[in-house]
Amino acid sequence: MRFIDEIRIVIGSGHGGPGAVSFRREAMTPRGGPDGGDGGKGGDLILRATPHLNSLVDYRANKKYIAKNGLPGEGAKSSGANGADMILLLPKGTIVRNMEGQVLADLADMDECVLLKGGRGGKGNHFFKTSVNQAPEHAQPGEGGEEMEVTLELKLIADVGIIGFPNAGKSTLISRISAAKPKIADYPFTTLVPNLGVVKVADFKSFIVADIPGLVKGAHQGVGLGIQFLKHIERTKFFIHLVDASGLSQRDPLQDYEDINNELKMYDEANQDKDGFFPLTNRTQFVVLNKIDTLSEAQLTKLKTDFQKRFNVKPIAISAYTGKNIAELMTFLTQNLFEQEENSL
Ligand SMILES: Nc1nc2c(ncn2[C@@H]2O[C@H](COP(=O)(O)OP(=O)(O)OP(=O)(O)O)[C@@H](O)[C@H]2O)c(=O)[nH]1
Ligand SMILES: [Mg+2]
Repeated sequence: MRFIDEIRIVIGSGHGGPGAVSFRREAMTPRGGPDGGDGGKGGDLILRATPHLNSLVDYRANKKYIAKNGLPGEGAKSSGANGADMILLLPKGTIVRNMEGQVLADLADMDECVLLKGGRGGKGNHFFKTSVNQAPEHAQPGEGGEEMEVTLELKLIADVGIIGFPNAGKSTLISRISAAKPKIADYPFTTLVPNLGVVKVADFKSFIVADIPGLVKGAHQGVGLGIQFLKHIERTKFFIHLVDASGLSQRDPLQDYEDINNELKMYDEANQDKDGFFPLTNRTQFVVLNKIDTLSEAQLTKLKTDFQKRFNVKPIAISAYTGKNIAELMTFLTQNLFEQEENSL
């Protein structure tokens, strides 16, 4: 199934039905009073988040989503039926923006909202009867609905995002710590769409990790798969910055680390004016050196020292392949995630 995370559609609420102009007609009352009923209310345009979707692919087929109009009022004071609501089922974390880019709704924070209210039904002539006007000949028209063009933008919801070069072992790591089964292979750009994995930890707690397609130098200019998937880790609490320490890639792990951080910076610069944007560069990063099964003790010690000297960071060293230090990494992540939560209570 294709993964679609941005799409433009037209949405609308229904018009209110018009009120009726009608007079009672019965055999014994030749000049019956006004009995025109009210029009029905137009349907609302409702957004509803569902955990069962993780793509906007269903919205490709149809570009217009309009609620039904209210029906006209009728004689005998009978009101028109209300128009049916239009309910858009959307993945949790979908953001709805108008054409100016303003956020109208964010389904990360709420499960349901009425985005456009349906128009009120018009009053029938029965409503306008007064002591001085016993036979009003007019009724109200229904109130109009609203219609607008919007973009739906999906930002997956995860607690931890894994960033790094293609082939760094991001998918291998997520497959080891969760039930996610992404494709793993010895060539770059194996992962083409984001994967989510639920990591179960003690005490019935769990957290969600996002594995996104690898970044390369120049990604902000569209090199490789570009930086388009970074939006899916915009809302994570922190990043695992996974570095291929093996040297098998013929690249320098320190340079890789710097290049990825530079791409994050470029992403922030390009998006800083967007409504609701959370910059990536000030997110806490845990630097994790992967594939240490291919290094000697001495090589690893030197690499750690180099990271410390050049960037003042203390990397955690693992092998996603053999599982070395994975348990320690999970304990470390869990502590940071849940301590942060407890502190913010
Ligand atoms: N020796 C060794 N190889 C590893 C380790 N982790 C991953 N690999 C290998 O590295 C290659 C790439 O792994 P992936 O998990 O597909 O890498 P990725 O970061 O998801 O790559 P993209 O999806 O292309 O961005 C595979 O051949 C893995 O078997 C490790 O700890 N040690
Ligand atoms: Mg991958």
